[in-house]
Amino acid sequence: MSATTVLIADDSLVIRAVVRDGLETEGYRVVEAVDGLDAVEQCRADPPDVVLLDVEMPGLDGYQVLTELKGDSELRDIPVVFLTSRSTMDDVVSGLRGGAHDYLKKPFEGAELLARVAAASHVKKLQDELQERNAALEELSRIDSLTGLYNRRFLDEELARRHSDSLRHGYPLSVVLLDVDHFKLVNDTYGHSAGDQVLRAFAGRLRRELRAGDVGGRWGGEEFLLILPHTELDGAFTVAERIRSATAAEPVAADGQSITVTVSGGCALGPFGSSEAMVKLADARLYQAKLAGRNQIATAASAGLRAP
Ligand code: GH3
Ligand code: MG
Repeated sequence: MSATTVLIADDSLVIRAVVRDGLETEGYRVVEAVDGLDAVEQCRADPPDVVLLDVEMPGLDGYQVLTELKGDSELRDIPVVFLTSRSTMDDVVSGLRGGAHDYLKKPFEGAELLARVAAASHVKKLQDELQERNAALEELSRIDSLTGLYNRRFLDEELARRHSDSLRHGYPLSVVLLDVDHFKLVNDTYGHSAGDQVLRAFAGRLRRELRAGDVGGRWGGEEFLLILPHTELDGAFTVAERIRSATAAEPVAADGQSITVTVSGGCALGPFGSSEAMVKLADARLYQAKLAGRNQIATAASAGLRAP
C-alpha cells in the first residue's frame, strides 16, 4: 500500500519543515504548498489524503482554500486540518462550519500533530473504502446474477442513453431481441438446473460474439437484448445470425447431458420514436421469426431470414 500523503500548506518555511520532519519520521509522504493558490493547484493535480492548512496566507487564505476544496466533487472528501495561531472560538467554529475536519493551534506539540493527522487519515481511509464498496454495489446492481450479463435495469438505461445519443449525432442504432426456442421444453425435459446451465452457456456465447462498443444483456427469462450502436440492419442481422448458427451448431453440456437449443431473433433499426418503440419493433419481428418456424432471425426487410 502506498504511503498516506499529507499536503502542508503554510507560507512559513519553518512550519513546513517542522511538519515535514515530524510526519516523515512516521512514514507519511509530505508535499508542501507555499500559499493558498499553490495548495488548491496541488490538490487538483495530485489529491492528497489529508490537508494541513494554515489560516493566514497571502493570496487565498485558509478559509478560501477550504471553500475551493469543498466545492470540488473530486476533493471535497479530503479531511482538512487547520493550523491556526488565531485561537478565538469564532475562528475555530467558522473553520469547522466551513467543513474542516479538525484544527490545531500553533504552536503545537509534535505528538498532537501526529495524533490529529492519524485521525484525519483514518477517516479518509474509511471514506475511500465506503466509496469502493458503493462502486462495487453499483456494478452488482447492473448485473444479472445467473448469467453475469447486464440486467434489464441497466439495459433500459443504456438503451435510452444510446437512443438519444444516436438521435443527437445522427448515427444508426440497431437492437436485436433473441429468445431461446421452446425453452420450457428444455426445463421440462432436463430439469431447471440444466436449463440454467443452458442460459449461462448462451450468455458466454453472446459475450464472445459481441464487439467492443456493443452491449448485450439478459432482458428477462430466456430473452436477451443486443444494443448495437453505429450498426445498420444488415450488420445487426449478421451479428444475430452468427449467434443463431453457433447456438444451433454447438450443443451445451449440462448435468451430464448434451443439450442442443436454438434461438430466434428480431432486429430493428433506429433511432426512431423512443427506445421502447425500438424494442417493441424487434419483439414484433421476433414473433414473426417464431411464427415462421423458429431458429431464424427476422429483420425489417423480410421476416424469417436464415443464412444458408
Ligand atoms: P418459444 O419458442 O415460443 O419462446 O417457447 P418457450 O418455451 O421458450 O417460451 P415460454 O415463454 O413458453 O417459456 C419460457 C420458459 O423459460 C418458461 C420459464 O420457466 C423458463 N425460464 C425463464 N427464466 C428461467 C431461468 O432463469 N432458468 C430456467 N431454467 N428457466 C427459465
Ligand atoms: Mg422462448
